[in-house]
Amino acid sequence: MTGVWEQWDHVKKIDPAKTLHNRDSYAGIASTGTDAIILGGTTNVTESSVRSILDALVSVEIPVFVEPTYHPTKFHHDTLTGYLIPIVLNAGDRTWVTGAHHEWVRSTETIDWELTHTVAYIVLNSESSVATYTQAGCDLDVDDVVAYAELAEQILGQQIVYLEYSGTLGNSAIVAAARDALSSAQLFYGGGIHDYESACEMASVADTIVVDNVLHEAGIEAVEATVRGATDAHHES
Ligand code: 1GP
Repeated sequence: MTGVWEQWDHVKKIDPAKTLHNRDSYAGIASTGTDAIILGGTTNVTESSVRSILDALVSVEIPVFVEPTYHPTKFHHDTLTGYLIPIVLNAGDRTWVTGAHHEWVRSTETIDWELTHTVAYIVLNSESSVATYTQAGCDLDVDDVVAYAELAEQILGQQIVYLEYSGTLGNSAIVAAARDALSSAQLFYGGGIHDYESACEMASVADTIVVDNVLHEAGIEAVEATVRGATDAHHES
């Protein structure tokens, strides 16, 4: 299954700590045309909230990954395609570089490495809860970001590099420069995508765009618009 994300234009991240909009259902998210679902959030995510969303997604046909930011115990679930383990390259707290990972490997008897992949995050919005939580150093210029992207791929062997602007639309020139620095790793972009135009703008400079808040704030139709934006941007390029 290595590299399944290479086919992804658009990903819906679901934060189990947030509620859905109006009458939206979790299963309805899969019919927006998004290519994959990632369950993950920064704080207040519990294994039981993840499990109940996996139950609700049991009939969906797109891949469903869990990004375990809660104490990552290992569990099986029919809906689960695999794990995406975050590594925050610019974290000030080394828990998010190797600390939590060390504890997980140490405390878990057998890890299914076939299903376990890593994501190299570069956190860029200093106002976001992920920046606070990981004590990320977000004061980075384009050369800093490019260097992080390159070291992620060439030194750490990462296959996914994720520019995380969570909550705000990022700088598309920085995103483009990071993607240009990668040779085969996939560049994910997330943050502030809320409509067709913002999706188009970021999808034209990233390999994969990730949307989260738009679902909780505006609902499934708004997510559909972001899928169209991603699709159109990739068809045009
Ligand atoms: C969060 O990058 C994602 O991890 C998406 O951010 O909530 O701003 O869409 P938004």
